Amino acid sequence: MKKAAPHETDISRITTCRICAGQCGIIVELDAAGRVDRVRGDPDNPLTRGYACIKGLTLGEAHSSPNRILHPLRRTDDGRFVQVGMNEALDEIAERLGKILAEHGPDAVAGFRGTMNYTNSLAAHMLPAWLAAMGSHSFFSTMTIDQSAKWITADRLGVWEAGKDPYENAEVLLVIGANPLVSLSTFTMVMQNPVKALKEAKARGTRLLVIDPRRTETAAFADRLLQPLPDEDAALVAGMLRLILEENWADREFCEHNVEGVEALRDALAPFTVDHVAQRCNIAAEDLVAITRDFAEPHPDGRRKRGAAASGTGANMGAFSNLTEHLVECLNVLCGRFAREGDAIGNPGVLGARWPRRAQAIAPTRGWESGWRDAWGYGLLMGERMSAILPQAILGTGTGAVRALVVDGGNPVNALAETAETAAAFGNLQLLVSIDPFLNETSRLAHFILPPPMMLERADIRSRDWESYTLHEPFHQFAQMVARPPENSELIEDWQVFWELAKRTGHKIIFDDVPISMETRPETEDLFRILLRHSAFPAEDLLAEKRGVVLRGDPMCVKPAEPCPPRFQVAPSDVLAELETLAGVRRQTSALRLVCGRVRHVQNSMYHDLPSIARRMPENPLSMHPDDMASRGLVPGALARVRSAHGELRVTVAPDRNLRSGVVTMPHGWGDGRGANVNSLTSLIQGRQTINAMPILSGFDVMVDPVDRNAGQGGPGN
Ligand SMILES: Nc1nc2c(c(=O)[nH]1)N[C@H]1C(S)=C(S)[C@@H](COP(=O)(O)OP(=O)(O)OC[C@H]3O[C@@H](n4cnc5c(=O)[nH]c(N)nc54)[C@H](O)[C@@H]3O)O[C@H]1N2
Ligand SMILES: Nc1nc2c(c(=O)[nH]1)N[C@H]1C(S)=C(S)[C@@H](COP(=O)(O)OP(=O)(O)OC[C@H]3O[C@@H](n4cnc5c(=O)[nH]c(N)nc54)[C@H](O)[C@@H]3O)O[C@H]1N2
Ligand code: SF4
Ligand SMILES: [Mo]
Repeated sequence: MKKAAPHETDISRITTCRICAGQCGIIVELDAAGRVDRVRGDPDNPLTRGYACIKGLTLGEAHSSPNRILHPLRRTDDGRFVQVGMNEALDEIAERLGKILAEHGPDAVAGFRGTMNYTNSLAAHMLPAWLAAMGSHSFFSTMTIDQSAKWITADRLGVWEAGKDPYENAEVLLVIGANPLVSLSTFTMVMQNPVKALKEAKARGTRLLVIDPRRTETAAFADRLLQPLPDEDAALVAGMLRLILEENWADREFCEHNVEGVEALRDALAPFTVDHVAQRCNIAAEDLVAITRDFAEPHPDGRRKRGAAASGTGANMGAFSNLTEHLVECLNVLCGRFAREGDAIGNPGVLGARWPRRAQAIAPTRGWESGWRDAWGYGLLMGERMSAILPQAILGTGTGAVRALVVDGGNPVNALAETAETAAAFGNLQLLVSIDPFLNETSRLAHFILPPPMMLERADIRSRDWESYTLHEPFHQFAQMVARPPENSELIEDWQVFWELAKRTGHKIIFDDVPISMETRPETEDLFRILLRHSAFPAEDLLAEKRGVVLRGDPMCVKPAEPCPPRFQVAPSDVLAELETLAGVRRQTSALRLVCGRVRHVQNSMYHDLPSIARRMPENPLSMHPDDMASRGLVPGALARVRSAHGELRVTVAPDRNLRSGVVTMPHGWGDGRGANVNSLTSLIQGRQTINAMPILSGFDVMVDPVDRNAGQGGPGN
C-alpha cells in the first residue's frame, strides 16, 4: 500500500477504532450524505502503522446498518417495541427506579458493564459512579465471566509495583491459552499492529513459547509450542514450577527478598512430577521439560533470563481457573521476571499522573473477605459483584437481590453461562434497560432500549487507568468524533443516561472523585478534563492531539525498594487446598473437550449481521480435527449434535488440522439467529469457582454425533 504523507490526509478524518484494545488509528471517508463510507488503517499512526482488522474496516457498515436502533424504544406488554421520546423514556425509567429503590433498597438496582462500556471512557467512569450515588453494591461486568482470576491472583499473591519484565528486553515470552495475534489482549505483548510487533521482537532475539491445544495464529510464530489436553493447565504449570524448584532455576536472591511461602509451595507441588503431568496433559515428558527449561533456565553465567509468562481466557475459563492463574504468576515470581531497579519504565503514564514505581511487591489484601457480602456468600472483587450470580440474584431474595438492571454495551444473556436459565431470569426483572444500538438477546428482553451514538460519532480518550498495561510506550491519541449521528435519530451518549437518571431520582454523582453539577448536564469535554486533571501532559494539548503521538517526556526508571518491602504470598492456605484437590482429580479422557477460542471476524456477539462479516462468516462452526470427524462419520459442512452435561445444540462442523485431536472449539457470542450459542452447553452453578463464581466455559466434555440434515431438524441452533 502507498504510504500517505501526513499532509495528504485531512486530519479531521482521523480517529481510532474502539472495538478492541488495539485501538487502531483509522482514516474515515464519508459519503455525500456525511455517513461513514470507508474505513482504512492510518499508515502514519506511530503505533498501529496502517494496521486495522476486518472489524474496524467494517465500522461503516455498522454505523449505517439498517438494523441500527435510532430512537428510544419501549417494550409493550405483548412484546412489541414502540418508539418513545428520549425524555419520556428517561422519566419513566427513573420513576420505576425510584419505586424499586424505595421498596427494595439500593442493591436491588444493578448495572452491567459490557465490552463496549470499557472502551467508552466517560461511560466507564459514569456507570459505577451512578451506582455509588444510589449506594448500590450491584456493579456487574464481563470481568467476572472473563479473566477475573487475574484480579484474584493479584489479591492472593500480590503484584509488582514496577510491572513485569519490560517487553523491549524480553528474551522469552510464554503465552498460555491466549491468542494475541487475533484477540489483541495479552498485556505482556504489544497489541498495536501485533503481527509486525511480534516479528520485530523475534528479530531482536525474543523467543516465543506457546501452550495451547490449538496451533493458533500466534503459535505459528512460536519457537516452541506445547499442545496439551485443555483444562489441565493448573497441573501443567504446577509441574513446571516443581521442575523449576528442583533444578534450581528459580531466582533465589529475588525469592529471598520478595517471596514468602516457597517451601510450602514446594511441598504442595510434590505430586506434580514430570511424568504425572505429562500423562495428565497427554504430552511427551521431554517436551514439558524443554519448555520449562526454555522459560526458566538462567544463562550459563548465572544471569536470569528476562521476559514474562502470561495467560488468556483459555487458562482462565477452565475448572481450576483461579488456581491456574495463581500458578502462572508464580512462574514470574519464582523466576523474578519483573522490572528491576534502574530499568526504564515502558509507559510511565500520559493521561494519568506519573508516580514513582519501586522494585517491590504490593502485598495482597484478599479484599473479598471483608466488607459487603451477598446472600449467596460472595463478597466484592475490585468493587464488583459476580456476574454468574446475576440470574440467581434476579430470582432470589435477601442481600443483593436484583430487581432492576441497566446494561451498557453488553449482551449478558448471550455471554453468561446456561443461556436458557439466564434468559428466563432476565425475563423476570422488574426493569431492564439496555443502552445498545442493536437488538440482541439482552436488549430484546429489555423494557427500554436507549440507543447511543456509535463510536465514530463521539470523541474519546483511552482508558487512563489501564494505560500502563495496554501500551508499552507513552502513546496518546484523542479519538475525535468524525461522523454525525444519522439524520432524524434521537440518541443519547451512554454516560448521559446515568447522569439523567441520577438527576431524576435525586442522586448526586461523584465522577472520578469530583462532584459534578446535577443541575446542568456537563459537557463531554468537561468530563474529559476531569479525567485528565492529573495528566502527565497538559490536558489541552492532549485534547488537541488527533493524529497520535508517542510522548516520552522525561524517561522514568524503577526506584529502589523500601527497606523491608512487602512479599508475594505464593502459598496461601486456599491455594494449597486447591492444589491438593487438583492432585486428586483425574479426568477420563475419552470424551472430546470443547474449548473457547475467538475468531478475527467478530468481537463476541457484535456485528455478526453486517454484510461483509456475514459473507465471510455466516455462522460459527464447531472446528474438529479431521481424524475426530472421520471417526464419527462427519464430513466438512455436516450437521452435528453437540451434547454436554448441561445441554445440547446443533452445529455445522469444519475441519481444523491445527487442533490436537480430542479437542473441539467454537467461538462464543453466536446464536441469535446466526449459528449456535455455545453457552447452551455450560452451567451457571456446577463447577463454578469460589470467590468469583466463574463458570466453566472452556475444556469441558462433549459428545459429538452426526445429524441427518434431511431429517427435518433444521440448521444450527439450540
Ligand atoms: N462460552 C463462553 N462464554 C463467554 C466467553 C467465552 O469465551 N466462552 N467469553 C466471555 C467474555 S471474555 C466476555 S468479555 C463476554 C462478552 O460479554 P458482553 O460484553 O456482554 O458481549 P458483547 O457481545 O461484547 O456486547 C457488546 C454489545 O455492545 C453493543 N454495541 C456495539 N456498538 C456499540 C456502541 O457504540 N455503544 C454501545 N453502548 N453498545 C454498542 C453490541 O450491540 C453488543 O450488544 O462473553 C463471555 N462469555
Ligand atoms: N477478534 C476478536 N478479538 C477479541 C475478541 C473477539 O471476540 N474477537 N474478544 C475480546 C475479549 S472480550 C477478550 S476477553 C479477549 C480474549 O483474548 P484471548 O484470551 O487471547 O482469547 P482467545 O483468542 O479466545 O484465545 C484463547 C486461547 O486459549 C486456547 N485454550 C482454550 N482452552 C484452553 C486450555 O484449557 N488451556 C490452554 N493452554 N489453552 C486453551 C484456545 O485454543 C485459544 O487459542 O479477546 C478480545 N479480542
Ligand atoms: S477491532 Fe480491529 S481495527 Fe478495531 S481496534 Fe481492534 S484490531 Fe484494530
Ligand atoms: Mo472478554
